[in-house]
Amino acid sequence: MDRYRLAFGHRWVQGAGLFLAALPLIAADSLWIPPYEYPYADVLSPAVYHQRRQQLLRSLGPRSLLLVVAAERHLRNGDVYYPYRQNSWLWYLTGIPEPNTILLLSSEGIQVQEQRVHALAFIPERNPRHERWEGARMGPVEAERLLGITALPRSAFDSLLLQILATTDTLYLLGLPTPLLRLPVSGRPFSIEQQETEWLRERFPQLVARRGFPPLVQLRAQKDTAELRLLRRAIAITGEALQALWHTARPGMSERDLQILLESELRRRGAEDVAFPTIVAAGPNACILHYTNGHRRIADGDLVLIDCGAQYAGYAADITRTIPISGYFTAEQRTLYNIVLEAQDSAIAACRPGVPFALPHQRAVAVLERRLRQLGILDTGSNVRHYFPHATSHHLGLDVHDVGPTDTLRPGYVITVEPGVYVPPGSPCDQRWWGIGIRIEDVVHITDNGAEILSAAIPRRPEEVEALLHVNRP
Ligand SMILES: [Mn+2]
Repeated sequence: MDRYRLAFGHRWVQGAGLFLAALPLIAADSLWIPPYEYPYADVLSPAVYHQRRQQLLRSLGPRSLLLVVAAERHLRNGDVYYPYRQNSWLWYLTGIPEPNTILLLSSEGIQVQEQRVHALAFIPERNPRHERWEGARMGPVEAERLLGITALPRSAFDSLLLQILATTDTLYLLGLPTPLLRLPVSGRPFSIEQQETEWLRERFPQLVARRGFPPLVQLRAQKDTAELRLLRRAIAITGEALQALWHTARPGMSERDLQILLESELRRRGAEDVAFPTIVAAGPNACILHYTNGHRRIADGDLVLIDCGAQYAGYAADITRTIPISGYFTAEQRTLYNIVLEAQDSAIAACRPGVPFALPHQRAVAVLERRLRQLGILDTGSNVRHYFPHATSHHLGLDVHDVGPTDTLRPGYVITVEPGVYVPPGSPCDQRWWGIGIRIEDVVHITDNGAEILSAAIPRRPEEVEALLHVNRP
């Protein structure tokens, strides 16, 4: 954050002298609009977005309207915002990265000048004064040019919507902010959705408003060619970064050191961000499933669990590897590592179209249950969920836990397969297993007749992992 801005941006009273001194400068520059560049290195062709919208329009009944609201900007503190990320619904259907945007998909079409359009975006117009502070933004003109969607200024939305709703029977709402807030003083619940539907009911009694649109969930679950390309890239970047990390990771480094190294490798390779907060958990911390504290100094003999993913053109990778920092697994670590690997192999072998979504998980649990029992870690009184408390698979796409049906696996689905074994200290088993936490996570694409491991290039067999850890060691 620059002090210049603080001086006469928001706190301009304090900086009034500087503000007045700068007036001629502002006046002279007020005509300059910085050139717009799309913020992501990979721009999909307008035809891809067009096809997705067309496919969705086919599922929209007569006199129906789908309204998608952009993600909110979130205040971090003071006048500083968190980095903005578009919500995945709007991103999927338009590629527009701007807040305060609204998309309408209409079964009947909307009259815009001489043409009738079925997809219409509303985007705030460009503003040279704001763009001096915040950088160039996409306006309606840029959206039409780069993304091929008919776009109007956001200011045209309110009156146009009232006209359209008068002839609409069903309205599907997507992307509304936080569904339920609890007001901090009174403790009363406050629902944005409820406020909106009440407003609609008063004005448009004929209208049925629904939250969500299931055909879009199905569509997002079945990845198209463009998405598969971006997912492959996100996964390749993540794999390269992980291997670079293995070449440098040493005992004595902190978990945070490893996280920073990994994330810089991700970004150097083209990731615009991490897809979720990176997990680097050493020793017993690996038994905490979403550990992000980062303070532990990694001791000789620790296993380090790294669960990470690049975000590339909006798409998430999600890969977990568990490595022995000293370069070799101990006997106990290797034993548990191999049963997690066996569980993963068995789960991956179950991935094919037409089987229940839960089948890979059931296969993983069966292996872990059998092996943990053989090792005496699991006895008759304990449950495998104590050592494996999470699910094996989730959809992966624009969201790291992507939307998608969880009844049956279908061609085009991209899911994770991530069994684990975690033995928190104090568990009801021999102490030699205590503090070991292992997860191995790969990404599987369900094809027409089987499955393809999208992350197959990232080594996971114990001897491959050990070999990579020794690349730069004497
Ligand atoms: Mn995952």
